[in-house]
Amino acid sequence: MRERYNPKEVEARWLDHWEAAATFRVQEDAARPTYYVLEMFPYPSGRIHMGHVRNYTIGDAVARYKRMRGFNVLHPMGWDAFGLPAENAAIDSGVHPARWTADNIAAMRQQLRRLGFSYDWSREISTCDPAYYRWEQLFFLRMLDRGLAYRRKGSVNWCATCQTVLANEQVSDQRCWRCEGIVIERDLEQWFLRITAYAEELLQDTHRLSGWPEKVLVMQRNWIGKSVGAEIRFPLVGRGDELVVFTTRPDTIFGATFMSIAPEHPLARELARGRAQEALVAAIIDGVRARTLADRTKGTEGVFTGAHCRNPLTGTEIPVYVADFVLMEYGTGAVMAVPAHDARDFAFARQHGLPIRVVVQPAGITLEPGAMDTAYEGPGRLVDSDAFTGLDSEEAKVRIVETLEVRGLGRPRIQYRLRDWGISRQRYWGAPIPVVYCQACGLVPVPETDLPVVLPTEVVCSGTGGSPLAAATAFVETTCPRCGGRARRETDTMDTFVESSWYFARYTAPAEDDRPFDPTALAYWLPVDQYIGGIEHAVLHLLYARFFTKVLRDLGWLALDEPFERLFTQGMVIKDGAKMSKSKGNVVDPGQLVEQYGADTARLFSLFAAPPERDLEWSDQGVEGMSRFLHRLWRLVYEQRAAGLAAGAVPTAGAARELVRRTHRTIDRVSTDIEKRMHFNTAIAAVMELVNAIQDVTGLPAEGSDPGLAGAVRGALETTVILLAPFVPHVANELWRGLGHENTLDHHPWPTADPSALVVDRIELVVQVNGRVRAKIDVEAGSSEEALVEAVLGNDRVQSVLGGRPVKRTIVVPGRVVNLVI
Ligand code: ANZ
Ligand code: ZN
Repeated sequence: MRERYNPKEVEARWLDHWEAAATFRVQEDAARPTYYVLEMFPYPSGRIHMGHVRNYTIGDAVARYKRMRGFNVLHPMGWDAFGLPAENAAIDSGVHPARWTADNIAAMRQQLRRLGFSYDWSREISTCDPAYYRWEQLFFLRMLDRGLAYRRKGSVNWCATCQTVLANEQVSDQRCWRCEGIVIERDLEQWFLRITAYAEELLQDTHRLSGWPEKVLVMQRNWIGKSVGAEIRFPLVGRGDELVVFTTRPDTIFGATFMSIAPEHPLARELARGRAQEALVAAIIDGVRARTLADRTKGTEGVFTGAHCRNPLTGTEIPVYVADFVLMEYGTGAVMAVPAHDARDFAFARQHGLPIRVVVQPAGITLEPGAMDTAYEGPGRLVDSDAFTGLDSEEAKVRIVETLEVRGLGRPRIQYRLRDWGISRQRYWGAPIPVVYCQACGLVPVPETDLPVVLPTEVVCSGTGGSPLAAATAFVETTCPRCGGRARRETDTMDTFVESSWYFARYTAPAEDDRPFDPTALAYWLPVDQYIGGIEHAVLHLLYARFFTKVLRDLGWLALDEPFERLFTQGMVIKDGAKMSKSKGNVVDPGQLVEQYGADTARLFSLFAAPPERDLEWSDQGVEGMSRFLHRLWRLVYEQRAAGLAAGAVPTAGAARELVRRTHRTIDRVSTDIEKRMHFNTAIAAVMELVNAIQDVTGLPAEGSDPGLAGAVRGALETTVILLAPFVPHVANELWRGLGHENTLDHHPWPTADPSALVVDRIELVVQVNGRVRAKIDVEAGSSEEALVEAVLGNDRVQSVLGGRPVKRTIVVPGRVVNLVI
């Protein structure tokens, strides 16, 4: 062991050791309990950032801890390797996306290795590998077969900058999640996955996910957006057909004074045809296409179609409007407007001079349409509602729908906000969708035996719109698997969220090449016990992965309902008050950090500087502090070694006994902090306090002569090193060797606290004032002098004796007496 801590040297030695010994490679072993810890795999952008370091250090601490707890730990890593940036890089610098991706993976793998993360690298997967995505193509075909994948023309989110379609989840505030460009609506033939078929199960199962943060579950529930209501038919006057609306307030039907339909509604144009209103209606229909959704849903713009329909319960004729805030995508694209009880309808009615009819009266006040300045949306008693008058609005909902249903004019309906998942991307760098279009047979799935449909490498990424695949004739031109005639391959590729929806399952047997999974391995490892990643995936990735799990279950591959038992979302890494990002220029490069201080310091800082769920504020001093601590610990071990390591005689009294107690208390504290809350910061703080306590007693004259004390010091040091192993594995292992052990800490049993040592001894402390005994107080045995004085001064009796007079001097006889001189 060297006198000075040299992180580079130490870390290089342990990295070599782990690689040579394949320490983290795992296999199924029925005799051992399993623990699957997974961090969200990275997009291979080229370099890891501090966010990765934090995420992966948290995961690694859990993995290493669980290993020491005796679990057979699966801790894999791979690459979410398809996606737009590779293509953009190709456009900017002419490097082929495959080359760019491979180079980035090589660089990032190197960086992750350097940080000492305990991955089973033999399980590494890359989603752009045909050996991976061929299974996704198989899943797609089976989904197609079951109607879970389908093609339709749809209004899609189109990012003009990226020249591609985006999923709803990839749009926020009408902007592209990647380039932040404005997103517009466009009609295209698209592939969809029928996630809506699982809406109810996805919603219900959120109530079973007790290991997930509540805020994530709430976000998922809101995204699924279940509304319970009814579908009601309003016959159109002078025509044989009708308008069907979706409403959550059938109780207000007697207050419907007009209808609002979406500009995209199939009847919108038709209802106005040949009428004076035709041109106006056409204008609003055409106008809406050029506008963003956010913009549309703000206003109350609309025009009368000239047509009327009948209220199915009253027979009253009510006018039909085309209104831009009604969305074709939701419900039926038609609304019965009740201005008295819906704020938007209220604003619309006021603007267009339409009648307002109150049909629900709240308790205590009487609503008058003329006096209202906004709608009353709450519950109450029905008024002016024929036979339903006097009913409570909740009950009226049920009764009115029953009545309508009997007459064939309506029925209960549940509506979800969740839309089917549009997975088509007009992009090159993605998994090809395995279908062809034949002139004679139409759409033909690629036979399963012909998989994979390999993404061709000979393409030009010019960036000038459209998909580069469409120009790759050797790929596009093919023969029909059904009739042998000429056919054209699908050139859309899949959304990369498809790959990340099932990768966790593939890690269980990543080399399987004649089937996607090995059922034995799946049964052994799944579900993921602890999943760790950023909150930005609360809806996107996590909902898709849950959906895929259910689909793969129903297709017979998986035998579980939910993929992730526990989810942990770590906070961001911020600097100078803002998230670290290139655009803000506040990025700290992990590579440089590791170069200067070593991986252990980088890891320790990531864990110590904040509770993992909170944002972590970058601090140079914080990093310095971590480095100093490791140097100090090193010196302590070195000195003990030089002094000859004492054997562990069991101390029975005094400072030695106290140190043993502290050691056990630290074990207890660290174990619960990790186990219960993943609070590595407080766990590390506890170890630091133990190190201080060791330093307090080392070098005391008693240490050399008292074998009990020397033994306690050694025990405390060994415990320190063991407890630090999940966080700073290189230096911990090195110090362990320094302390004379032959084994490594990687699978060393985690210590257990001796319960008897956790019981705190108490003593009666005599308090004197000017030499006279004034009080006896109960204190913790072995308390420091400061703690004793503090306890004395905090005592009410003592305070009343002092009567506000200042204490000139304190004399402490530890464990016995405190004398205050006033
Ligand atoms: C009549 C009514 C009366 C309504 C009332 C509300 C209050 P959630 O809860 O979000 O599901 N609606 C239905 N389809 C729509 C569409 N495509 N675009 C815009 N609005 C639509 O909202 C359901 C309510 O939103 C429905 O209930 C309908 O207005 C409106 F006092 O029907 B309601
Ligand atoms: Zn054919």
